[in-house]
Amino acid sequence: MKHENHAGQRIIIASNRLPFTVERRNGEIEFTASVGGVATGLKSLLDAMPSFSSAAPEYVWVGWPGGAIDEEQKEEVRSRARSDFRSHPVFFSEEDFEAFYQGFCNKTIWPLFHYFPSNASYDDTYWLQYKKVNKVFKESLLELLRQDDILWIHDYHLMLLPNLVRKELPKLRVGFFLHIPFPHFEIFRLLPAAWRREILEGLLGADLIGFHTHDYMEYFLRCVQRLLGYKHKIGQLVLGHRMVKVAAFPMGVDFRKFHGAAKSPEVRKEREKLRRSLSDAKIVLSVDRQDYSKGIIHRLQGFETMLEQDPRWHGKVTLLMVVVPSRIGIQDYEGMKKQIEELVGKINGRFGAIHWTPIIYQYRSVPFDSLVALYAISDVALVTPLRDGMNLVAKEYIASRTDLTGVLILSEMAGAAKELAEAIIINPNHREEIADALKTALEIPRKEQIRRNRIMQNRLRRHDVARWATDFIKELFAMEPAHDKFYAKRLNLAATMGLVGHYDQSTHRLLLFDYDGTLVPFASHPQAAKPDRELLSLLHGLGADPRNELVLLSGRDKGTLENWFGSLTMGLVAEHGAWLKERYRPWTIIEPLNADWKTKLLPTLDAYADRVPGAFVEEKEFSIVWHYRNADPDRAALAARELTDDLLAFTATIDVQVLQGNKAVEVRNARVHKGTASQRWLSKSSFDFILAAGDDWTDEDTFAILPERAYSIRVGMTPTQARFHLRGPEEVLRLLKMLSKSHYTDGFYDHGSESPVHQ
Ligand code: ADQ
Repeated sequence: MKHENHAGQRIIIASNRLPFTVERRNGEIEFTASVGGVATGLKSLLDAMPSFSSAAPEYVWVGWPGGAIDEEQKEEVRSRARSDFRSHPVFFSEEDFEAFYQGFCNKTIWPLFHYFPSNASYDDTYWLQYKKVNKVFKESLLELLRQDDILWIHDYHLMLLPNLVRKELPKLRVGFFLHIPFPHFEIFRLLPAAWRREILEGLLGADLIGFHTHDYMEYFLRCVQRLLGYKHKIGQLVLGHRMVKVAAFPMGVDFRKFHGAAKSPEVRKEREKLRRSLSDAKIVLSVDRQDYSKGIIHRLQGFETMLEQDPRWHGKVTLLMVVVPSRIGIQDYEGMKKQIEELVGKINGRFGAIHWTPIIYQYRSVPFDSLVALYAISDVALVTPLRDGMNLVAKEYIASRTDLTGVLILSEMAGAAKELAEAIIINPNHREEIADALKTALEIPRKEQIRRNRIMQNRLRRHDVARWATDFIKELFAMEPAHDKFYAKRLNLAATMGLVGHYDQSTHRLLLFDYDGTLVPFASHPQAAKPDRELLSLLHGLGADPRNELVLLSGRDKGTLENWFGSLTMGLVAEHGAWLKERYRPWTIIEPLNADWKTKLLPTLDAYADRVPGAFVEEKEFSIVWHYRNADPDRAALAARELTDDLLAFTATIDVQVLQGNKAVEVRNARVHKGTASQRWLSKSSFDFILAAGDDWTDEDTFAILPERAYSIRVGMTPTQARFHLRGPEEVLRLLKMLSKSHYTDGFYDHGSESPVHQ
């Protein structure tokens, strides 16, 4: 890694809430700790910062301090936030914040991303408020950001922020982590078109985007492909002149803190107190923030079913349910609280006895020591969210079991289920499944409990919260060299002179050219891009030079190439490498190829051509192309992504490749590409000058196999493996003229093109 020493490096953390909340009591300002997964996780991360490296980086935490703060109190909050919490508060009016937080965040994104589409509302005023607050965050960040800082943005409240900051500080390293699930495309697409696009673009402003699991990461990448058209390669996206990495970073807990606390005298005292009040009953623990995604109602119903089915447990098991108030004021939440209380009352009334209350319910936040004491005395933790990005409670429970006993029942809908496979994993929607899991859990032998928990503890100890954060930050650091390496340089005057000089001195040259988009501009129909006399005479001149081996590599069919170039002294490659023709020789097929798949796929391509006016299908011997150059650009681009997606799913098990070309989607045999064809010529002889030029990513296969000394040129300003860029076919032609010495001019470059393209 390039930057092992992070001395002097600042990490700026941006999240909706700060680690503290400011409240006004009797005119005085009070600071209290914030509750919730993100706050807990980040606080532990900052505590662990000194172990990051020998020279720990500085940090500043930027976020909303909560509550309404008068103008004259802002300075006091600012200064205490800075000195006591290393924080930089972002102020909003309470109304602004409510419309943002309770509006777009909690009435649109939260329900959708947790698979409750029927709870989601699509209100323009919420969306505008969301945009506004993201902008206010940007302004606040700009007050303190320096180019060499690292900015780490957190969670669904700030999904537009990465791109907003990127526009102002293009070189800043920006990371984003989503703490909640990222939903499947079918859910994400429920957002209005402009919003979903802006959200994806917002996120893609980051260099590194992290999710808790691979599933969320895949869903995100799929949405990016379907809605923006960017395909990824092992989680890497190439966006114009930037690269974005998408990866899974499962968040851990502060294992040592929970484990250590569970043995502390304070917690022991709490445990004894609890034990005395709970008699000998086995304890099943349920701890969550109050939220419909946590499945609290289903959990109560599961417990009720268990009591119904198994009277042996009456009087012998108690469900201890602690619900932390959260987002009070939202109607859904008020309704849910009432529902929980009624259900608890009903179950206690139905099964309770003088000496036994089946459910002990508390609606409050508990201090850390009491929380650990609850974890430590509970025989079973019942963690059954209907959807949860990760779920830290499950991990905290296991970390707090110092004697390794205890059973975790965990929902398969929580991200944590991917890591805690030794738990009893259940579907939380099914009350019978919860009841069965409870019965099993209460009877698992102690030895088995220890065996399972030892494995989980070892894993959680290794993958704690500090590791999560360090992995993320290190990955963000590691991305920098890739950025630099990525961009090819413009073939400027000096480089051109070098190329021409080398050409002049060489005696055995290989010249590889793509046709469409490289030697001629694109035309509305493939047949219209016929070579003119000037181009033919240039190619004729280059091909006729005995020191040159000239080859044209195209995706076109061999009939067209033969018709246009058959009489010239040059090699030809048709259908991206399926057909080859060496000079003076007949056409040959590169290897025996199967094209049976064509008849199966043609109806799909035809159907898309019918749907999109102006689109048409071109059939070649070993490939099929869906062209949409003449169709409505927006509609056709959307259809092209959908078609690509369909084709990719359909062809997953056969040896064909689906390519998004220039206004075309092409399906072809996977083993055949321009790289394999170019190799034919490369291996024929040892050339002392090699030049290859091409404009789309089928040409990247050629660039990839060329020796380092070769001159490779990507036409168009897109990222490439090629060494150089030229802007368009006109510039390629001018270069060819220079090589053929027919028009050696000084006016090749316009003013200012000396500088590299990407700054
Ligand atoms: P949350 O939805 O808040 O977090 P979770 O991961 O379970 O859910 O974190 C809750 C945190 O609050 C835990 O650290 C827990 O100790 C604490 N807590 C719970 N009940 C408490 C109580 N009664 N008193 C005091 N503290 C209590 C979001 C996502 C999750 C994701 C986290 C972290 O929704 O899916 O795991 O962020 O990324």
